[in-house]
Amino acid sequence: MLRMFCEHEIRYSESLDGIWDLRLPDGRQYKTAVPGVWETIPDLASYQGKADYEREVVTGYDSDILLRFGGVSHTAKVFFDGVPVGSHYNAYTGFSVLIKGVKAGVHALKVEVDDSFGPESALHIPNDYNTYGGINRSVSLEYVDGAYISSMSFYSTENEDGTFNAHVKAEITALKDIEEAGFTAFIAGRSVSTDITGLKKDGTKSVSVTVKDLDVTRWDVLDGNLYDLAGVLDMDGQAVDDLIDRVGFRTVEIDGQKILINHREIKIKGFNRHEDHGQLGLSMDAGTMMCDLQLMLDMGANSVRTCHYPNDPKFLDLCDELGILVWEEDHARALPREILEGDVFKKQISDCNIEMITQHVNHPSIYIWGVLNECESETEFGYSVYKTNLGQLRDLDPTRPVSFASCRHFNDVCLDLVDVVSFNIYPAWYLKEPVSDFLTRLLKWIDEDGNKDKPVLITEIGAGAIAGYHDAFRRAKWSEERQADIIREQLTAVLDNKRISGVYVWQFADVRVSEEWFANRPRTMNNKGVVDEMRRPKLAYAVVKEIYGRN
Ligand code: ADA
Repeated sequence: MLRMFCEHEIRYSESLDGIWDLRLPDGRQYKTAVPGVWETIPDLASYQGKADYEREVVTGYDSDILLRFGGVSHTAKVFFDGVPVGSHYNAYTGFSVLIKGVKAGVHALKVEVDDSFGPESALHIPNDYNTYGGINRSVSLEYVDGAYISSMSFYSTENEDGTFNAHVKAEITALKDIEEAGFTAFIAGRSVSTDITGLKKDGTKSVSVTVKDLDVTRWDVLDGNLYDLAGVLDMDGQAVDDLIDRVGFRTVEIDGQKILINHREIKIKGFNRHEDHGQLGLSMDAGTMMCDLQLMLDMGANSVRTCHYPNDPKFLDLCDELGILVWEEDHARALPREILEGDVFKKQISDCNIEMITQHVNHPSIYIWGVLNECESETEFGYSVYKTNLGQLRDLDPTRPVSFASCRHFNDVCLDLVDVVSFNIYPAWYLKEPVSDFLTRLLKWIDEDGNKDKPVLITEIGAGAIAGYHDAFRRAKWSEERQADIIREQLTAVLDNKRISGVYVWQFADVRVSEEWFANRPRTMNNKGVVDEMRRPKLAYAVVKEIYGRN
């Protein structure tokens, strides 16, 4: 399943998850799981390149069909009965392929997957995280007939009496000319309908409805109250298609130096979390994701940052249910100027922004959107790039604040573009300077740079430790003891500082990195997790739990 709940009661949908055939260009063949990554096959633990995923698909009746992919890493070319029917770039956002006039019977589905680096890949590049290969998220087959709801977005507004209005916008895709149709939104025991006229074959039409004065229970931090939102499309008086999502009613505001959820100031106590696991790689099941969240909750966290790309909707569904705040960001980590200047980047990052927001806008847990982690925000050229991308996010979703995590301490020129000022800092690890001294300097610079009326988040701070390496004298870097002591100094200084609205520890778990990063990444891993890649706690785990617990 693509989500943690059933998205359709009317539209027929079946999962294509399971065992597929995997064929490599050199002739090697394997049986492999979808969703999954090929690195879990021992022969392919270090394989990077192309591979074909293949399986049979049986359709029970003549129909137009939708193939929906949660994520393919990192480039997919889809073939149905040998005919190219769609393609997509980026492992971290989903896509759909519409195939018309499919006859009942047995069909061949092939996905040519390619995770190689090169000029056609601007976002997946050698980096301090690993690009895996495979169909990393779920796949579903759906039957559509005449017209269908291709997307549905929701936001809420609060009335003075504490009730809420649900604003629903649906995009209808028509597969034939349709004179009259209707759309109804059902939520919290209420419904509102609207007529649709003039649907043209192969065209799309947006319709909007508002369900007013809903007396609902707010979604809140660590108290995730959710409501099913069902959109139903009818033609000739008969329901022909539907789309179900889960939403929450809450407010997010920036009030001077404060971040408010439901009008209350919040202090972010978070973790940076890559989608990576020592055994499963990029493709974690819901149970494994839940284990991660339970560990974060045990340490007293209330937020997670999806460094550095949009996350699996199932993970976001779990955050919605648990009331865990999410900073979600587009797919970029320290991209060099030669990439930022290229047309491939401009298309791929724009597509990522559109897909991230179109696909994730309904998650109440997402309280802020981020872009372009640690890119060139200290130059005039960089300013134009950040302005374009932050502007695109604001256009796509005017209801949430926007930011980016900067490492251009003392010379960033883009902070006027954001609602929240965010910095990644590593005093006591990369820098010898005591944490509180560095913080004092940085906050002074931020305020003197004209941002004293904005919240400040420390989006990364941490230190490394090789799991199991101990130093009784607590001196050696890479020992668990030294990591614990550095994180203690870091978190104490940050959370004691009233100017700072919160912090994200870098990072939750150790993660695999690209081979090209081996030189300063022991084990070809980023070892700054407070748990290792198999989620075994290091000494720092107890320190985070103690400090988050008292804030
Ligand atoms: C940067 C970057 C992270 C990671 C971190 C580190 O802040 O944003 O992805 O590379 O440094 O471990 O050094």
